[in-house]
Amino acid sequence: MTERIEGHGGELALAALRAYGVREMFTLSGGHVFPLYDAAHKTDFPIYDVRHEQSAVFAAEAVAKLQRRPGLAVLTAGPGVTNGISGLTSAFFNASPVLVLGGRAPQFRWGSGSLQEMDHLPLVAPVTKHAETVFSADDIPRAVAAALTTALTPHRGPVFLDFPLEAVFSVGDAELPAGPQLSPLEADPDEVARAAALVAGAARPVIIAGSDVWTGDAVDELRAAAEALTVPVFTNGMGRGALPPEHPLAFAKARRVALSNADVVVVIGTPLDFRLSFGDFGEAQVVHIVDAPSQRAGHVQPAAAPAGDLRGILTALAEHPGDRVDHDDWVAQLRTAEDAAKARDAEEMAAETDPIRPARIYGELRKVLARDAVTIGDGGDFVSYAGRYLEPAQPGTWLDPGPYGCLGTGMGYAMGARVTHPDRQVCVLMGDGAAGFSLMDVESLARQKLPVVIVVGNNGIWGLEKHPMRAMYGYDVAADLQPELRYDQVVGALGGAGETVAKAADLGPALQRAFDAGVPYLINVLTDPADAYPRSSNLA
Ligand SMILES: Cc1ncc(C[n+]2csc(CCOP(=O)(O)OP(=O)(O)O)c2C)c(N)n1
Ligand SMILES: [Mg+2]
Repeated sequence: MTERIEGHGGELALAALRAYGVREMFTLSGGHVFPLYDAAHKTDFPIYDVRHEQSAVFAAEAVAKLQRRPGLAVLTAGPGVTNGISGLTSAFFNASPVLVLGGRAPQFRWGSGSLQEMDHLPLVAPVTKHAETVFSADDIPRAVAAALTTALTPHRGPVFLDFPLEAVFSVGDAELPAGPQLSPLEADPDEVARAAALVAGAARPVIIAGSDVWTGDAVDELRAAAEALTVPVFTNGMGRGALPPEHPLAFAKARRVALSNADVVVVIGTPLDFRLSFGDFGEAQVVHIVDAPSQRAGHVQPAAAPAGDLRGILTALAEHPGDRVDHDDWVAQLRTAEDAAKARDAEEMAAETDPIRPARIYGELRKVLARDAVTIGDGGDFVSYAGRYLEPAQPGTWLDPGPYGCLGTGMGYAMGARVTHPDRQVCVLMGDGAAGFSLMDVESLARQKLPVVIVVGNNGIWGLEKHPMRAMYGYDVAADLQPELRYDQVVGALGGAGETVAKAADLGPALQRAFDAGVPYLINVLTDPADAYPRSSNLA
């Protein structure tokens, strides 16, 4: 039995969105999208609003990443949509199922010069899986359902629809969409068998698992495959925490030793991009396991590249019937390297320096973070350190901007994380430069009672640019910020609270106050501008 729905365009859209599991919208007001607000308001569908559209899209992306369901941003016509484009592009690079619904000038007088009359599609098409204008209210549920099916189908990604004014304001009727019905794509069994034989027969195999393992709900299968074949596992992106740090096959620090000695590198659910030296691991053979054929790399020729449902592929790996080489010595060798690197890190994380070095901030943070805390990185060097010193204990708790590397995700990701996990610690690690992109959205967080902790590594510079520029030219320009600026006072003025910390011994108590505050709280840590992240050791 199909159900029919009636109402204005906003109501029809919302009915379809609910059927697909969308549970809130992130937005910044504009008259072109009022019917969507009207529909939400009348049915208690949560609306979170922001001070810049980029934050709405980043918040929607955080929901999509953390909850593995569609996230929704509603943006008004013209500048609302264009301000959201960096967010859409980040979602595209991250394969996040984000839907952006845009307002649009009226179609019936298109070309006459209506306010904000522009065609968004050519702008968003290259950074979405699907972009479409829906010209009638009756057609909105179908279009929403089709767009969300596309967004959720691996390889996932953002989609865009816009509704001309008269379409979204007029009344129509349609069939209620049934909701997502996705059938997993089965990988070619011969390719899977080839991959399994390569891993099982390798002397020194390594797994690198990325975001799609989490998004594709294949974390258990990853662990089973790694355990069955005794393969050490490194992770990146949303894959971090897929194996808990105490797992005997979980590695983070021994990456250089592992990759320079491996004979087979198995990269799962992440592209062979700059983070993974473009898939060039010297003599090692590469097995690239991806969730869709479109994700096979064009620039390298892997020894095997199964494409399809990651759960199925990893289960087949775990159940590989052939011979298995013993990898115990290899694992032990890496464990020695890992332990040595951890001991060095521990020293740095405890160092009593003046000014404070970023490592110490992470040392203190590790003492107060719960295992399920969500940590968010938005910045340059300060966030590279976060990647190095923080060890997510669970998957789905670490949000970095991904390979697009867009500064400004901070407050939007924080909003999405707080909405997703009302009772967990949410902590943003932010460069002082990065803070400039989104700190105004502390107002949105404070007003809507969404407390988060923000730790700013305040070195007074665009560190990740200043140090390399000096190294390259012997001087730098456009790389300085105001030293010791009081970002905590900004947050105080916006309805939150905070403090400045200049001494390492004050970090611990400040963090306690921050997590107890119940409002957005910024700890402005004055860090050493001379400290530069050692890039050459940053392999991923
Ligand atoms: C939107 C955007 N603009 C510019 C850059 C280039 N960029 C990358 S890191 C960085 C410096 C970040 O400085 P800060 O946030 O203060 O962190 P720090 O490196 O000082 O720790 C810049 C400007 C970028 N990645 N994204
Ligand atoms: Mg800085």
